[in-house]
Amino acid sequence: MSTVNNIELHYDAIVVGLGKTGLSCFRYLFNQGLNVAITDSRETPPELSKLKEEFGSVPTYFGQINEEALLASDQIILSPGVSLDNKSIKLSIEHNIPVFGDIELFCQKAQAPIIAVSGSNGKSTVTTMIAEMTRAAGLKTHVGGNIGVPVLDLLEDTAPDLYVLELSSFQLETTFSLNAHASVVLNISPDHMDRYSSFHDYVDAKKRIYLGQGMMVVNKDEKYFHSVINTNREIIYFTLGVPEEGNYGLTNYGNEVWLSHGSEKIINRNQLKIKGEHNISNALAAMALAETVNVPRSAMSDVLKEFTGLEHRCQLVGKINNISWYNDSKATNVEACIASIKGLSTLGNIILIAGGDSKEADLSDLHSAIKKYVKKVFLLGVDANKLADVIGSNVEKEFVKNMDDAVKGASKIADSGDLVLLAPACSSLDMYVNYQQRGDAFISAVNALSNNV
Ligand code: UMA
Ligand code: ADP
Repeated sequence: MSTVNNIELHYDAIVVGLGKTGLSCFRYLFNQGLNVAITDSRETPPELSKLKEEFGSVPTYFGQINEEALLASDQIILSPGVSLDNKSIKLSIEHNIPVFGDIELFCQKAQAPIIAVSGSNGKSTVTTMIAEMTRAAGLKTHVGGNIGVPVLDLLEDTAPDLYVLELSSFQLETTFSLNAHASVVLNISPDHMDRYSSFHDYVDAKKRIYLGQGMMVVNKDEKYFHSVINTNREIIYFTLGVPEEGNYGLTNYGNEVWLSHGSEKIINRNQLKIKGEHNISNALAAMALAETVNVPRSAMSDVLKEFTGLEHRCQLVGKINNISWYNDSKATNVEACIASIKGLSTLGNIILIAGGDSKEADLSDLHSAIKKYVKKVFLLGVDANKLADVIGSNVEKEFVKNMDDAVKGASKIADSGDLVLLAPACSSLDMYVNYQQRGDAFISAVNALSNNV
């Protein structure tokens, strides 16, 4: 019990954050008949109008995360965008108020097996590949999590055959009862360093995907997760090297390279439509996870032969005067940008558009990939200068105010056969609502060019 303006308060639950997750949590708890409040540090949180429309007048505390309301609640449901290190949340934990997230609520209720996907990069791609494979095999599959659909919205009276969930480190921090049928951390590289006190803390959050007793799918090429391997559990490895029997990897047959299960060929690398080594790793991980629910290998290869990738991920926007324009707005960290540059470098010289909010990352690893493959960089956003510093003097660069100027500038210097790549290595939030809006700005600017040709 706590008081606000001398009024005694008590809530069965309080939701922190009124974004997509907060709205979905509020709905879920409200529909269970609980007395629920909601608080957000923003004066006008993004889903406010939907909350009002759906629930009318309910207890809300906006403009700051309201400590009194938190302390008056039996449980706190935290949105992924709010850190457990927030001082009011820490205080609530000291008062023994349980704090968890929507994934935890979901895990307590879900009636079908879960395949759980995490990693610094490739999560949405792999989540989608798996769902396409399981659907092709006839399994009713629901997809959600960090990919954009809050998980509680997936719960229905009749459970599907399978849930495939993309889980971020933020979501995993507040999840305790996950016991996925199969889980993976695809890869790990520094990201969200504005939220974690060390890379080690970020890795620890990711490891939580392997909670429980389910099958572990492990990237053999990634050393950070070997310490979590539990030999009492079933493990499937994937690697860009030659796989051992029972695992997934690449095998040479004459001049051909095949994605294979042990020595069994599944699909020739040249039959994949998606570009880049990183996407081969993604395809191998997806097959390993699909195997855990008995998807036939023929269904896996049928899906991979058709899979062209998701919007805003190495997406070919168009070819104008033999110059190709690629939108990888979702490359929001250093490793994703490097993967994208390397993956597309076989197709032509690259002109790069990069910059945004670097989330306090160390950008130095970009230096060698840019030096090797990029002929000029157009820089925008709040951390443009930081990027310019790591690129150094050997590569030509130009600062621009906005996406239109970047695209126009690139079109002036591009030669036939070149490709122009938006792969920012940074989050979009300094200039755009999200990465989709940034990608759309790029696409519009490119379309405007083609209209003028
Ligand atoms: N925020 C405040 N005050 C608050 C609450 C949030 O300023 O009181 C800010 C956060 O700091 C953040 C933003 O609001 O910048 C959004 O946070 P949120 O928790 O309200 O986000 P949701 O709308 O609920 O969306 C979340 C995920 N967002 C984050 O983790 C930041 C979405 O992932 C996810 O699709 C959605 O839940 C459904 O599960 C987006 C994301 O950027 C795509 N994820 C990060 C990433 O992929 O790198 C982890
Ligand atoms: P996430 O959901 O983890 O952000 P996405 O599947 O949306 O990952 O891909 C985002 C971007 O990350 C891609 O466009 C590409 O630049 C990069 N990427 C994808 N898969 C990988 C991988 N396995 N390793 C490194 N980078 C990757």
